[in-house]
Amino acid sequence: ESTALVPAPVDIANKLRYLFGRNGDYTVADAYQGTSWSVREKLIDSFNKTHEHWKKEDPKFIYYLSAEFLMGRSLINTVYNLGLEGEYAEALNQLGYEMEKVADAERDAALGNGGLGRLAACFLDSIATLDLPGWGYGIRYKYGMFKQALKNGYQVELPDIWLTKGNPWELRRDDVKFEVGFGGRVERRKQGNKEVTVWTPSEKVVAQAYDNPIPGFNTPTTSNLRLWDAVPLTEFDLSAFNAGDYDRAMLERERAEGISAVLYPNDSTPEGKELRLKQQYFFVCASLQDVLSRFKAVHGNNFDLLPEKACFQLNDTHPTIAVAELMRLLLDVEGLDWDQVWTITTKCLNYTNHTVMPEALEKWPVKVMAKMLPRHMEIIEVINEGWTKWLGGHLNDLAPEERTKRIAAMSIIHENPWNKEEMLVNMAYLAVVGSSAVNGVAAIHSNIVKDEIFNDFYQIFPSKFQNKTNGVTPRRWLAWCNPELASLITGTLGTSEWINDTEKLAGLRAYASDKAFQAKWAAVKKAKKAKLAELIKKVHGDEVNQNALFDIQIKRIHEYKRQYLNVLSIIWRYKQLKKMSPEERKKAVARVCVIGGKAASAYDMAKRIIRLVTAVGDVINKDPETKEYLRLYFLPDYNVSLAETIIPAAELSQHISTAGTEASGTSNMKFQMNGCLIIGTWDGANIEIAEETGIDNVFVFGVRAEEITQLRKERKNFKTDPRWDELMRDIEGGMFGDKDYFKPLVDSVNNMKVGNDWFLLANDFASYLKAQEDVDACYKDQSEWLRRSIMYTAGSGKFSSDRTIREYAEDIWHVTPSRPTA
Ligand code: 26Q
Repeated sequence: ESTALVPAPVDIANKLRYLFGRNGDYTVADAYQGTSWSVREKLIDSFNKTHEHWKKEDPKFIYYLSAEFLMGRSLINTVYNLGLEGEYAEALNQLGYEMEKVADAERDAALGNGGLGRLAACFLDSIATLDLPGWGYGIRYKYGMFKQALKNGYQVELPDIWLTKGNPWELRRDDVKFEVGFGGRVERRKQGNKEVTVWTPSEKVVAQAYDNPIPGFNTPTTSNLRLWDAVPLTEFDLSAFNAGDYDRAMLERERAEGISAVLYPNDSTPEGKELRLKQQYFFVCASLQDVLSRFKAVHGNNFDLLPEKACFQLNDTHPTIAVAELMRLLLDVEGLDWDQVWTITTKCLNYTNHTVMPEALEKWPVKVMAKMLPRHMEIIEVINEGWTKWLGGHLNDLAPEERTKRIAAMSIIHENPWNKEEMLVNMAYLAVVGSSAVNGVAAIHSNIVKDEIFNDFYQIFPSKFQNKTNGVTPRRWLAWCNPELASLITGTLGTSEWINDTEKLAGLRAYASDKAFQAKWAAVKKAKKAKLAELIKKVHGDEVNQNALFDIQIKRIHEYKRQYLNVLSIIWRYKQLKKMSPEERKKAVARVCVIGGKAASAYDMAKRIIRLVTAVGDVINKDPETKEYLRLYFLPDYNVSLAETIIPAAELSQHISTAGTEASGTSNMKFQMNGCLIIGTWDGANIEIAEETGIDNVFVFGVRAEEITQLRKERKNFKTDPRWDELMRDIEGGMFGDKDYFKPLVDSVNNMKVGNDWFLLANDFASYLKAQEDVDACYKDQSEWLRRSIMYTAGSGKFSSDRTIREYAEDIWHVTPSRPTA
């Protein structure tokens, strides 16, 4: 109560005085610190009220287990979600600051790679906003996603040191700690007439809880993201220290802290590093112990009730060890028997798949798992024995040979196809067998999950498989990052209810062709373009033509996402401009192209693609003949807060993955909400976005997913477009320098043999250039362009993560809202 009585300006000054010893003469960074530590207290009040309420009500909880939460900044989101914007904007004004500038001083919490981690963050926002009893569980990485810098046009990776100035958005819970063990041995012991299993780990660490309150919007609910930090068992091993073995004592600390030290910067292609498995087990073990200890405090040992009180969503296979860990806790620690425990476990767990590429599914060598988690390996072996035995009975009708083959293909433990000596645990199969529901993240992707990746399983358990098309939070991705557009929408619809009910955005369709409304819509876009132009100026020192079409591709750099195809079309555009007379050029549509994204540090081809972007930009941006009409900038260190500046300014965004490879995509939804037109393939959520926006309003090109397998087989007979051949010769011939460095890039797509150009750039090249011509033609008709732009926002209602979370809550979690009184 006391904090509410202190006026915000006084409170901010108090925080600066008593937490930081500052007395006037503040910097913007100080203003950020004072404001956020002040806001933190309101957040904690709301958090405490919510959790008192939930404790009293004891509703069923959803726990979202994820190795990644890509939260971005918190100040604006917290102030706006709590409805404190008036109070704090005014307070900062009194102190001589502007909220937006102050907010800019915050560092991103970048505890995730890309889409999967950001999805988890949007889901938390929606869970809180919908008053659903639910928490996120993850790892408090000391270093998040690396910072990307450019050195001579090449990517360099720098550590993300985000915690040095303290973190006002977290609360350390000194009373919430759990031991997590690794290694050691497993024994059977007699206990009375019962045989019990005892696992004695050879190594133990402590998981220390940090709570990150998650404010809902327009509700008193504030939920929680609980992140675990790894610390040594004893603060300092005194016996070792006393014996003069200082080094050993320090080693213990380093070994423990190493577990939560750094996020693996690999997106899509898993790396079989032991430390990664350790991270996964570490956070799953602590989270499950935490949930069970709360459950026991209320319900004692009545574990049959657990599925009515708790359910866990596995965000990809990363937390899949939860299947074995929940079994172990209930079997070995609680002493229940196998069949009962298996029923409880499978009722509590659900699995979301985020990737179609078979090589990207996590598999851990049995040897590695047996050494690090010997008891879990035993449990997985028993699960697999039961599973394959059950399968044998179930597949009774098949011919014996066919049956053996099918069972081998569905076994959770199987041979490494590249090394017959090695056995692997297939984590996706473990997740499918151990879960009640399995879902993909867009309609097309969920069909691929059923018909291809897990088809054998689908045939046996058709009702297990579902679709949950992704969504994004309209708070961060429209209302807060684009307040100008938000206020135009609110003024036009006569209500701000669309922020909680995005289907109301459909009301904008009535204004799509209204010239006066189009003019206001255009003015907002123009203002946002000016801000992006300012950023480009700051980073690259160049002024850009703000009347040009702002054409954006921002996402992790990956061959399947085909940034390379985008670059090829930019080079083609440049060559066309060069051929034109000055008069002809004046009629061309000018473009400012922006590409941004990080390459995994070991992903060589992706790094070459970045260098190609910067090399092409270096040539194009300096050319006096064409630079009014075409620019290409690589914006380094693409992250959540950069996205919040770029997306509202975008007029065209590119989502051009090979059909059938991008599970969903979520930035496509953010661009759509902000009235940005899309050029894209018939892939992931692009398809549903086109359906909602009107297919004719989207620039769709390229082959369809069903054709891919055949086209890959026919690769050696493919006849490339002469324009393609010309571009290949240009790059190979050194038009952009760095010939040798670009050679592997050219070779990867340009040899006509099976297996080359795996992502079929050459096949889609001609239709892509055609779609780009359609873009130009449409942009020349500004009224038509604006009509489409409005239709995009109007059609984005489906892609709120509120809709996605409602579907999870109803179809998978079976949790219902429980709102505290204000
Ligand atoms: C696994 C093991 C070891 C090291 C790293 C990893 C790892 C880490 C991150 C594997 C995959 C990821 C991330 C995957 C990802 O972001 N997938 C994206 O998920 C989005 C949300 O569903 C979709 O929209 C995107 O289409 C999909 O690419």
